[in-house]
Amino acid sequence: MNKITLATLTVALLLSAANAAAATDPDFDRLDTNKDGLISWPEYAAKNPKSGRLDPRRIFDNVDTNRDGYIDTAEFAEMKRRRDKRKP
Ligand SMILES: [Ca+2]
Ligand SMILES: [Ca+2]
Repeated sequence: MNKITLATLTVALLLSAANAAAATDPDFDRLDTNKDGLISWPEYAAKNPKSGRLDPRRIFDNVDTNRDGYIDTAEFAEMKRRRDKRKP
């Protein structure tokens, strides 16, 4: 019985992981030009040229909360969540 429960749990976990991967944010996909699942600074800069007083490098560093030099899907989702919260 325990074995069956564990197997069911494993399948459920695998399914949710697959769903998460399938549901990649289209905005993230657009920025991740080499499709490695991470947005690097050159990828970000290519789609976000410096304009006005907004420095894309500062925005990028702000989103890259773990400072590994890449924006992952979790950091991207968090950035969108914060941005949406600021909307009236
Ligand atoms: Ca990439
Ligand atoms: Ca990061």
